[in-house]
Formats: sequence, C-alpha cells, structure tokens
Amino acid sequence: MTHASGSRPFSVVVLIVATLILSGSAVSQANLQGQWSTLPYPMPINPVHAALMKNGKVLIVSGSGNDPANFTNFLKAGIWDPVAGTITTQNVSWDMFCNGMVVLPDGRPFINGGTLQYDPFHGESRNAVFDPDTNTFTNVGSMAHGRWYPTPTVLGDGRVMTLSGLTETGGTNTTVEIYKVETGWSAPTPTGWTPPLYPRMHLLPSGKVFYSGSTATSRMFDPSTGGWSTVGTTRYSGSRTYGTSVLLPLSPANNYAAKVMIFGGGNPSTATTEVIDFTAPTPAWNWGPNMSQPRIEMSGVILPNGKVVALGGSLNDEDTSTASLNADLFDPATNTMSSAGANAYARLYHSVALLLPDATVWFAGGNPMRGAYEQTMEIYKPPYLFTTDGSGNVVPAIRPTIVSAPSTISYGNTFTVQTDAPDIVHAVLIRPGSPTHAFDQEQRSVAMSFTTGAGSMTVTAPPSGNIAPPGYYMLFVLNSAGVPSIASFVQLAEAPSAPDFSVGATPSSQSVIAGSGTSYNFSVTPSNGFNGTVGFSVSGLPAGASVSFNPTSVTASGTSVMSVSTQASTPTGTYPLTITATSGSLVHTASATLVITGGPANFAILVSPSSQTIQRNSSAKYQVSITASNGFTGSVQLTVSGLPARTNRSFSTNPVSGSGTSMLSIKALPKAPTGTYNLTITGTSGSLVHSVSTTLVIQ
Ligand SMILES: [Cu+2]
Repeated sequence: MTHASGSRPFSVVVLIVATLILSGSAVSQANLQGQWSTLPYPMPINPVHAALMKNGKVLIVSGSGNDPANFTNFLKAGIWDPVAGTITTQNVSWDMFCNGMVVLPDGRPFINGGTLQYDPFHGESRNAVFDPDTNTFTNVGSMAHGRWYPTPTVLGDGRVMTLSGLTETGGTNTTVEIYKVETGWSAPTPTGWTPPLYPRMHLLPSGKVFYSGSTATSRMFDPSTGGWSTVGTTRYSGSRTYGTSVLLPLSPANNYAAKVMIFGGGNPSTATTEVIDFTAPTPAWNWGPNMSQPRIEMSGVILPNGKVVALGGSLNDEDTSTASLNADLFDPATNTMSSAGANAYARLYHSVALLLPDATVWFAGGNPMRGAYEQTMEIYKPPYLFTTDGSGNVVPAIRPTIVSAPSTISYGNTFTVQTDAPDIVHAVLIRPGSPTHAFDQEQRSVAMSFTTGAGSMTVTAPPSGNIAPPGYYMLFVLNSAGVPSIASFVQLAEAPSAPDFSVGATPSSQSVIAGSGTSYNFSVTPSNGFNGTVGFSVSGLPAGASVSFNPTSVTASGTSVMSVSTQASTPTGTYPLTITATSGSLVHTASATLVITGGPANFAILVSPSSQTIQRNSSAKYQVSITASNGFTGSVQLTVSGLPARTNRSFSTNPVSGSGTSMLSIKALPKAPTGTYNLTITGTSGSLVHSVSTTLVIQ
C-alpha cells in the first residue's frame, strides 16, 4: 500500500516532466519560427487554383485537375470553409483547369481561360464569374482567342488585363486584352514580344504593370498607352521558372515606395532572391538574402506584419525526393531571412498557399504526377501568434480584436475601427490571395496611417486604386507586440457620389417690350438619388420688373415656369439674370438673359377736368397734356370738335412738341345755345392720332 502510494506520485511526476519536454520541443521555437500542423481532413479535388473570397471562404478551381480522364465528365470546383472545416464540391460546365483567376471589385472571382484540349494543350477563350452569395458560376464574354496559363491583373480602375496563355490552336497568345464588367473585353493589343506562360505581373502605384519574370528580362506595361518597355535584367542568369514574385508591402510612411522581390525558380532551382526598387532613378535588380533551400514550384505569402513566407517547391522540378520542406521568413525591414519551421508534405507543381483571415497560412496541393495529387492540407501559424509566459513557456499570444469596422471604405477617406486593444501600432489592408502555379495574382499589402482615441482608431484608407485596386480586403490591426487581429473584410471603392441636382433655364434669352411679359422654363435634374425640395430666387432684374415661379418649388425633379413682367417705364437694356436654386445646403445657379426693348415712339393725350359748366358770355378752360413715350419728340397738332355754334376756342400752345401742356379756352358767346356738349380733343402727329373726351355744359 505504501509502496503503491509511493510509486504513484513518481509516475505522475515523470508524466508531467515528459509532457513539458515534449511541449517544449514542439513549441519552444513557435514564437520564433511559427508552428506547422496538418488539418484532420483531406482536400477532395486537386486544388490547382484557389481564391480567398469576401466571405472568408476559399474557392477551389480544379476543372479536370490535370487528369485527361476527367476532361469529359469530371470538371470540379469546391468551396472550403476554413472556420467550419467543411469542403463542398460542384461541377463546372467547361474545363477551368489552367485558368488565371483574380477577384473583381464586386467580390466575384473571375476565371480567365482554361483548357480547351490536352496533349498538346490548347487554350479556352471562355471566362466565368463565381458569385460567392449564390455559389454559382456564370459565363461572361469570351476573349478574342484562347488562353491556357494566362495571368490576369486587376488594374487601378477595376478593369482586368490579361496576358499570355496558349491560344485555341496552341501558340502563345501575344496580345493584351482588358476586361471591364460593364462593357466586356477590349480589342486585343499586340505585345510586340512573346511572354512566358503565367507571367508574373504586379500593378505598381504608378499605374503601370511590372512584369518580373520568369525570364531574366523584366518589362513594364503602361495601360494608358498599351505600350511596353524593358526595365532591367535579373542578376540570376537563367529563367526563374516557377519561382515566385511578390510586390513587397506598400506603406504611406514612405509614400508607397514600391519594391518587387523574386524568389527561387529554375531547374535545378536556385535559393537566391532579388529585389528591384522602383524609387531608384534607374530601377535594377539586386540580390536579396538567400532562402534556406532552393525552390521550384514554390509559394510566397505576405503576412500582416509585412514579412513574407517563402515555402514549398523542390530542387529538381516535380521531384518529391528533393522537396524543400524548410520554410523561410523574409523580413523587408531588415532584409534578412529566418526559419519559418518545416512543413510535412512535399508541395510541388500545382501547390497553393494563402494567407487566411485568421492570419495563418494555408498550404495545400502538389501534383507532380498526373492522376494523383497531395490531399493533405497544412496550416502555418506564424511566430506572431505565440509569446512566452512569465516562466518562459511558449503560449498563444493574446490577440487584439476588431470590435467593429465599416463594411465599405473609400479612397482617401477616413473610417473608424473599434478595437479592444489600447496599443494598436499597425493597420493594414491585405488583398486576399489567388495563387496558382507558384504565383499569387492578387495578394497585396497596403499599410494605412491612423490616429487613436479611446478604444477606436481613425484610419485613412489608401489614396488610389493604383495603390490598392478596388475590391475586398482583409483589414488587420496589430498590437505593439506585433500580434495581428483576425481580419475584418472591407470593400474598398470610390466614394459614393452625394445626392445632388443641376438646373437650367430655357430659352437662355428672352426679349420683351417694356410693359409686357415673358417666361422661361427652369428645370431641376436630380443625380445620385436626390429627392430634396428646391426653391428659387432671381437676381439681376431691372427696375419695375418682377418674377413669379409656378410652381414655387420643385421636389426631386421637374420644371417651374419663371414668368417675368415689366412696366412701360422699365428701362430698356440687356440684363443678365441669375436664377438661384436652393435645397438645404445645396445651391446651384443658372443664367438667363432678359432683353427689354422700347416700342415705337408715341404719345398719350389727357384732358382735365372731365367736365365744366359755364353761363353764356363766359369761358371754360381745360388743360390738355401730351405725354411722350419711347423717345417721341414730334409735334402734336391739337383740335377740338363737338362745340355748339356761337362759341370760340383757342389753344394756348399748338402744336405741342414732345411732352407738354396746352390750355384749351372756350368762350360761350351771349347767344350760344344752352345744353350739354361732348367735346373730343384730338392730337395728331403724322399718322399718330389720339383723342380724349370731356364735357361742356352751357346754362
Ligand atoms: Cu499546370
């Protein structure tokens, strides 16, 4: 009993010590090199192509999967959910094996070309988009010619250029075509040179697209002209066949200085790397640090902290016995390589690697022999996911959490990110990867500047599409220990246009005689969903003129009639009118011209009083007024009619020139007949004749 009771504590102690040693040897390096593990479930189709989508799931495109036996009846794609640990597969309607895949700004993977026939391989001209919301493929417009092994590249304006690939008759496609979702494919533009298959292309902040290999001569494409130029020659003398190429992380801290790094390649392969710096007056390739092993059919994955994992491949192409299982971690800040541990399975031709939203790296596939592929999948947890506790034991690092982030951000604008961490030092967008054949056609890292407040950050989005093409990105924040959050997906797009309206007046000019009226139509045209109420005012009217609007306001869209009235006294002239339309803080103006003309020269005649009563043998006096208008200066001859007998009449002034008055005197003689007489006083000036009436009563 005592013996037994004494031995039990001993065995427990041994077990604990053994566990510590085991865990120590397994993870003591994890905070320095990271940690590799193998997923407990296989990949059921050959993962030749993979793209991380906006929902965090990975689209796997296999097509015939490098097996001609599958070509007629077994064309597959799949969706891997890394969080749920599930893989679903579906059929595809044509062979997307050997396509080029990028993700459109709207989040749909775009499958460019594929396999039209095996042995010899001919290229598909078809293209399809995959909708991650419905998990369906839809064909879109075909290219002018086929492409087998093309490289598509998303440009700064969201268009997709494609280069290379074998045509439907098996030759190399030596044209560039550019796809726009709204309008389809451009006409092909000849390159003037023959690119290799799966050329390695990077959109630079300049808006130009850099071709980094596999050949020793590098080139630049200018999408604005369609022209090509040579840029430099690699120090490695051969072709870096199935090496890889990475646009190193961009940052506002150095004004988005661009460097491209190329790794490995060749057969037998090289462990060398080279870097080209586009801020140099004459960019040229310079050696970078060597990897720990040579690699052909390798992968390179950008991590949220800016480091690059170089992994997989082999010394000799498609030779698993020379597989390079040691992974390397390149640090651009120090220009050094360090160990990223070692993965377990040979990953050669048709292997793929992706940064996942949880900041781990997925490594899958490998297909050096037709009809078989590596079904295991491995996960690499980089060193930033580990730390040491107070006793020096390696333990998982506490990760910062993005509590909230907007789903959409726009170029150059700020946005708010809430975190639970007080010590965020880095915020970065990483474009989800889309690797195939040793090159990721999509991955891109763009750091962002930010300010911090209590629990929140105000982050400034990248300034332009050439720095970060439109589309979905993983947003990571990193704390002061370099530990990344799990990513939030954000869509980067042009800022939506604010609702607004425009105005116009028709006709642009109206002419009116002083004293009469005219009108204009004043229209309100909405844009971007404007539905406000617009009121009107006008300035620039001459004296005596007035306007009214009918209706007095317009909501969203419509026309108001602007009526202008004038008086005879309104001065003639040309008047520029400014019509102002106001809806809240939105103010727009339109111009119109009002021309006021005089009518023909004329005069008016008045008499006062309208009636006089006199006795016989006495006189009445009437004042006759002549008023000139529109510059009348003529002589007005005055006459009077309607007088009875035995009366005399006289005008004090006759004729009257222009405006003036004349006194009409009427004398009733002693025997003048009594009665009431209507008198008509007439003024005559040439053809202008105007009359006025008054009354004379003789008693
Ligand atoms: Cu292939």
